[in-house]
Amino acid sequence: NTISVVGLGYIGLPTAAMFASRKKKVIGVDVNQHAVDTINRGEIYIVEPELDMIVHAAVKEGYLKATLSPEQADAFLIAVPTPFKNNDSQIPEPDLTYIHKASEAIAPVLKKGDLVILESTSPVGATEQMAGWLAAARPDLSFPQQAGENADVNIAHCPERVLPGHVVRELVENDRVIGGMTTHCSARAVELYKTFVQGECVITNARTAEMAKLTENSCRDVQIAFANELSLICDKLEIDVWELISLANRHPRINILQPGPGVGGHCIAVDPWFIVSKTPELAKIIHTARSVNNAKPEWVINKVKIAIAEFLQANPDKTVQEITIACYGLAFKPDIDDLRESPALNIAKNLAEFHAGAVLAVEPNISSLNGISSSIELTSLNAAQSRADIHLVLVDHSDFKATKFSAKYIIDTKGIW
Ligand code: SAJ
Repeated sequence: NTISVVGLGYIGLPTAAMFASRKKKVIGVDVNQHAVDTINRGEIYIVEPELDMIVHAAVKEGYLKATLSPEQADAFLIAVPTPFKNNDSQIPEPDLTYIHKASEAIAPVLKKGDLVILESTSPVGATEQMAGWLAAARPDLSFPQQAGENADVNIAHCPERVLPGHVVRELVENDRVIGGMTTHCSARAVELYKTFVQGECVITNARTAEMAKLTENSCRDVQIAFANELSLICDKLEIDVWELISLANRHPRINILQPGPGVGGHCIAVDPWFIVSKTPELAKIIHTARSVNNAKPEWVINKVKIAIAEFLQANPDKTVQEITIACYGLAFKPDIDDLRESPALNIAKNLAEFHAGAVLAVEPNISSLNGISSSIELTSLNAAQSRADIHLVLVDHSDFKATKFSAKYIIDTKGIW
């Protein structure tokens, strides 16, 4: 039987490739012509270890093809983005437009016996909403919300939980939360994922599955906020936060995460808002954690401003224009090339805007800043270390950790130097 994966991004493409690698016929659907063309050539347009080989083999052997418009299949997996709306309110609201569009796109080709799985991280109730959109578009078919176990089309929410950079391994090894709208929906989803998932497929209902995914990322956000808050407190009290955390973590039941320049990527900095916007009066810690992590980049920028002032005071013969700042790392976390929603990149861009002197950046995982920033100069680690007056560590890339460096003005948000 045929599986259709709608949305060929960071989750959809690896998932499609895994099914295809198990010799399932997979039709990938994406609205982006460039993505479709690239995949059909057996190439990938995202960076994820091992994925290029798997996609190449799947396309060459004829198990995977990409198209712009959906075709008939037996199972549909929806893996489209769920961003939040940029409105003026204090609490961002989830934007389900992409799920709505994907539902409308697959509705015409749905048939009796099909399974539709929502993989996108979604606010509680989104799976029921998707089922409603499908039912409205196809009044000739019955859906779980009316027909229960006898529905023509089965629906489930099975959130992805893979870590960027380890997607291929985690897709296979991680346990899966399977939230069917009925028992039969869950059983069919388990059967499908068992094609390649070696982890356990744990069954629950759709709403709990939605909340489980949001809970995982909110939990991490809260823990990182705790570490970030400690870093501010320690700075004030003149305590080394890295030493402090490593000491506290020697306690058998304590495991504090690491502070940094803020929280990036588009999962952990987004998903907690899906809980807060649903229950604003109850989600207090989750809301505060978001605010603490969101405020960290500004605190870092302020540290640079203080360093500039101190530098000028110590070097009265120099002007601001003559001060060179080096940013070490632009990615949203170590050892990846992903600059999306990166606090490091935003900090570097902000510095380049207000600072009158040169702003250098070292980012070993990318080769050009074309289209990203024309005022930041990409350079090598050695060049930055010898040219800059103020050194700002933003990402703990392995290359940086492997070197020792000391200078008078180092602002180290990752505690490596
Ligand atoms: N970070 C810290 N300190 C830490 C750990 C992380 O500041 O101690 C920062 C990172 O630098 C980064 C951000 O947090 O900016 C997020 O990085 P991450 O490695 O915690 O997570 P992501 O966004 O790459 O992937 C997360 C994962 N969720 C959890 O670990 C609970 C992944 O399993 C999810 O599949 C993914 O979100 C997702 O798609 O939702």
